[in-house]
Amino acid sequence: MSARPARINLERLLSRLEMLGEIGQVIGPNGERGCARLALTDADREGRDLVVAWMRELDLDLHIDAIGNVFATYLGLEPDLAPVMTGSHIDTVRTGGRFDGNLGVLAGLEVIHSLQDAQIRPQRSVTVAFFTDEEGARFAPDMLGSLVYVGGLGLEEALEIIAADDGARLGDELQRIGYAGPVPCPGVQFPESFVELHIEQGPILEDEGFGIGVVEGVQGISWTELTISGQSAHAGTTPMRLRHDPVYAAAVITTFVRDLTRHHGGDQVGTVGRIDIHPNLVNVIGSSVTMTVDLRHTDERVLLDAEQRLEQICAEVAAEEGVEISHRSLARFEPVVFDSEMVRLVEEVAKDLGHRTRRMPSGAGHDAQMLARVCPSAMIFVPSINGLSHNLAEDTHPSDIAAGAEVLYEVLTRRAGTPLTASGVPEQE
Ligand code: HGY
Ligand code: MN
Ligand code: MN
Repeated sequence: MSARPARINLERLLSRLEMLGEIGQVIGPNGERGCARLALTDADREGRDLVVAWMRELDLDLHIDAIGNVFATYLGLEPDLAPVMTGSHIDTVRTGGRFDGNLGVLAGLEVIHSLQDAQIRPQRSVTVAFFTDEEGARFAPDMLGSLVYVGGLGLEEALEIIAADDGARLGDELQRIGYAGPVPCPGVQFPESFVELHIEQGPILEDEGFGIGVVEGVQGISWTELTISGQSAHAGTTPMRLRHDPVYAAAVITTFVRDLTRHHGGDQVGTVGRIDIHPNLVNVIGSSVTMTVDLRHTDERVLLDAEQRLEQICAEVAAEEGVEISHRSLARFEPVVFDSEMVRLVEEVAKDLGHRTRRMPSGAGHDAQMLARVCPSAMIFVPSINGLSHNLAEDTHPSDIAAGAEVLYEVLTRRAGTPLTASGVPEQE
């Protein structure tokens, strides 16, 4: 099948992306327009309110669960059947972009809006969802809302999570922004299948000239918070032999993380994203450091080896410098492989629509990896300009947004059963 007439309204989708992107907008030094809508902040609430208003305008069947996940359903001809679901997240990191997560949610809404415009009602219902705190940047772990939804983390345990930077309690923030929903977790019916449209957030599709990424799975993720306790002392009077400097230990560990990626090579990535020094003063040897180490790999055995090597270097530098190092796991997810049938469907649809496709793993975590625990799931990637994400300059060409949304439309409607027009006859090709 060659490229067929557009099903979705691209202008409408782009305009919603713009409007949502203006909430929590951050303008960069070179005029980049990014977003700061950390989970459960006022900006997140504003973004949620806007998307929920759009869902209500389409008269969708709305459910909000106890962890704040929002599900909006366009009822099919057979509403008792499990729905086909799409969605993503609308929380962002502090230096986020306008597309990470937002594209998947608003493209899903656009698919439903286009079905309504064409008076097409598929057999199965179609649900678009956004999940709470996918980023995990304020409340770890990441993909928190979808993890609770599928039963991978207890609701009560999740509500007690404390934010690293401001000490807020997750449950209090959820109440404060008015999104502690009435539906228990687990509670909302699991879907028949799930497909998520997302920007790649890396350079591969753009570098290699592919329009659609057919995502086969998600690499393993290991987040560890290290607290290094040393001895505060005078920077000028304390001989080096008497120091117990946690900042030195943090520097050794940070360098080790980079060396580890060289040692493992291939898919191994390692990041020290946060280093908080106390008291963080020019003439004071630090008393403590709290830092995070993010390790990821597509192979669980290699990720386990990386974690063991991290533990080892911590023990060595603690002994050498006379500091204490405590470990706290913030997130740990094994690699996920998506359902081969769903992956094949994404690939077939994208090719049918005339796109060059590339199968690939996801370097980033996504809600789809949690939905994969309860139903056949897959993802559609579109290129990120300069491979940038978690950066105010995050951007994707409108033509790629259109391509991704059209593939999403086709995958959802094929999975939801023969789309019928209002008069009940199969939609014309
Ligand atoms: O960290 C991640 O991979 C995702 O952005 N939460
Ligand atoms: Mn994302
Ligand atoms: Mn992200």
